[in-house]
Amino acid sequence: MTTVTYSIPNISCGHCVHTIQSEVSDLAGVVSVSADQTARTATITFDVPATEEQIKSLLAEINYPAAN
Ligand SMILES: [Cu+2]
Repeated sequence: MTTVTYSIPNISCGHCVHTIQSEVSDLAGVVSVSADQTARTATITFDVPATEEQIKSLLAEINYPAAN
């Protein structure tokens, strides 16, 4: 199990938080997603088959690219 906190500059409101949490948690292997509107971060815990590469490409696809 891996937990990574991504910096996501595009987070601007509660809707962004909701979108990120619901989209990323649909990915197989993702255990939890906690996005923070003030810090503009998302802390994601995942295990196989999810990979960091997959998570980052999904974030980019939904218009919330990670800065790290
Ligand atoms: Cu928003």
